[in-house]
Amino acid sequence: MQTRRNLLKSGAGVAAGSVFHIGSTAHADSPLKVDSQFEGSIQNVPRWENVLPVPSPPRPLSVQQIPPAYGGKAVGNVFHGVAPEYLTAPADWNMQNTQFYAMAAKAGEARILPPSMGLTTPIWGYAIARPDGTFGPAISPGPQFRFKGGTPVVVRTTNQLPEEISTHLHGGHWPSHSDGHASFLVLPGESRDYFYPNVLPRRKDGSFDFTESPSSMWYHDHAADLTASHVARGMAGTTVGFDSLELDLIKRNVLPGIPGQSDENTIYNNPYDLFLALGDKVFHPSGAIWYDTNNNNGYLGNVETINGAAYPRFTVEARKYRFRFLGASTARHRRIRLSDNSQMLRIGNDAWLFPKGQTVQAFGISPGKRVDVIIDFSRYKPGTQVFLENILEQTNERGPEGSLEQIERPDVAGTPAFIHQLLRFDVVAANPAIPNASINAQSELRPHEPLAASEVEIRRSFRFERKNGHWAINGMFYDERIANAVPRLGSVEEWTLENSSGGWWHPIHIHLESHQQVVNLTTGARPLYQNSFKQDVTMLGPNSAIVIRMRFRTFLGPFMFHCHNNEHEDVEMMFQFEVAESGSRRALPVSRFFA
Ligand SMILES: [Cu+2]
Repeated sequence: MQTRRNLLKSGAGVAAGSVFHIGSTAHADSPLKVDSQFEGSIQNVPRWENVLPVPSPPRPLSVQQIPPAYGGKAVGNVFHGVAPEYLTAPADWNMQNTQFYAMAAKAGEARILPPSMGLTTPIWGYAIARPDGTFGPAISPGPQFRFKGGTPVVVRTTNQLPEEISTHLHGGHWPSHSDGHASFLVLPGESRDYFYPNVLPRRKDGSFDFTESPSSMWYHDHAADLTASHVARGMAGTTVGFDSLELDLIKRNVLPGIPGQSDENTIYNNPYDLFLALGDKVFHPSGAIWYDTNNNNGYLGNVETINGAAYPRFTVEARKYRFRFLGASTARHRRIRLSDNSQMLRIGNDAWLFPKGQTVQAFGISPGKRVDVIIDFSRYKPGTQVFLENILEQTNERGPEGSLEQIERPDVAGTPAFIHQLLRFDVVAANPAIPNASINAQSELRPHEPLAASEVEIRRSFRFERKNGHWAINGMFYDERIANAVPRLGSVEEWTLENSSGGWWHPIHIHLESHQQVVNLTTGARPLYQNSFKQDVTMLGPNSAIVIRMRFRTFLGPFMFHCHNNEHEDVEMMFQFEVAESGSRRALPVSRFFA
C-alpha cells in the first residue's frame, strides 16, 4: 500500500496550500541519540524557525598603513610577536598591499536555539575590532575573512578568554609561527600577530603553483589539550580564499556570482556562494552547551546546527548556488543529500577545486573536511521546499555506521534507513537580471598537477592507534619537543597512514601543504574521483591504510599533523613535522619554537 510516508519519501511533490514539499518531510526523520551522561538535555528543538546566518565579511582596518586600532604598536610588537617571514619577506610578496585586521577571542551570548525556546547560549567565539580598537560582540562562527591570493594579511589576535588559545587557519599555506601550532599559544590577556602572506608555493622551475590556490578554509582553536572543548564552545570560523582564476570563473558566469561585478571588492557580496558549517551540540535545559571534558573518545550532539543556528531555513532563488560545506563537528561524520535525491555537482575537496566537477546524489563529510558543491534550484518551482538531509547514522564516538566506501559513494540506492533533516530551502523566483551560472560537469575548474613516485625522497609510516585509553601515533603521544618527521624543504615525501585501532575512525589532517592520495593499501584501490586530487584531511576508516604524497615548500619550522577528531587530538594523537634545510629519516629535537 502506498502510505503518505512512502509517497513523501518517493520524491513526489505534495501540495500543501501553495507550498510544494519535495522529498521526505519531518515525518520521515530519525532522531539523533544522546549519550546517557547528558540525561535531561534538551531533546526537542523546533525546526525551520531559525533563519540561516550568513556572515558579512569584515573589511580590513587598513591597507599598507598600520591601523590606529593597533594602538601604535608595530607589527610584531606584541607579546607573542610575528612570524620572522614578515620581516624578511621577498619583494614579490607584495608586502606594500598588506591588509590589517584585529580580532579577539572572547566570551559572548548566541542565539543558537530557535526563538520560540527563548534561550540564549553562552559561547566562546571571535570578535572583530572596530576602527578605534575596541571589539564588537563575539560571534560563532567567527568573522568570515576573504583572502585574495597575493595579498598579505596580518590578523592581530588578542586572547580575552581565561585559557590559552592558538588559532589554526586550516587549508592555507602559512609560516610556522602563524599556523596555529598546538604549542605556539596566545596566553590570556596577550596578543599574537598572525601573518598570512597568501603566497603560493613555487614549482621546481620557480613559477608560482596556482594549482595550490585555496578556496574554502576555516579557522579553529588548536591549543594543546584544549582544542575539543574550545571548538565545542564555538571557537571556529570560515575563510574564503580566491584568486584571479576563481574571479574569472565568476566573470565568465561559470561559477555562481554576479558576472561583471565580481571583482575583488564585490566578491565580498556574492549572495550565491556561502559556507554551510555543520555542527552538533548537546544543550543543558538552560540553553548552555553541555560538554563533557572527561570524554576523550568524541563528542556527539543530538542537536544539529548550521552556521551556528539549530535547524535553520534559507530562502534560495531558483538558480545555482555554491555551498562550501564544512564538517565543523569534533567527532560526527555525515553523509549529505537533498530530500528528493536529486543531483548535485561536487566541485572540490577541502580547500581545492577539482579540475572538473563530479555529479553526486550524496557526499560524505567528516570532521575538519570541506566539500564544495553546486546545487541548482532552477529545477524547482517557486514555492517549493526542499530539505538538506544527513543520511548517516552515528550512535557512538567510534565512528558512523557502515564502511568508508559506502559513505563516500556518489549515489544513493534505495531509501536510507536513517534520515535526519538539517536545513530547509525555500525556493523563490530567480532575479531575472542575473543569469544562472553555466557550470556543469564539463566545466574546466582548477588544473591539478600530480606528484610522481620518481620524486619521492623519503617514505614514512604512521600508525594511528589506541593506547592505555589514550590515542597514540606509532605508540607515542604528542611531545612539543620532538619533530617526529623532518622533511627537506622542497622535497616530496610519501607517507603511509595506517589505522589499526579496531572500529575507530580517524580523519587525519596534515598542516602546511595539500596532500595527494596514491593508493588504499587495504583494498589495493586507487582513490575515488573526489580523493584523486588535493586534500588536507584524509579519512581513515577502521583497519585501513592509505598512502599519500606531499611536497614541503616555502616555510621552515614545525607544523602539526593529527587526528581531526578533536577529542583524540587532545589526548594525544598528534605529531609534528619540521621542514628543514636537510631532511632526516629519524625523529629529531624541534629546532625552532615560536612560543
Ligand atoms: Cu581519531
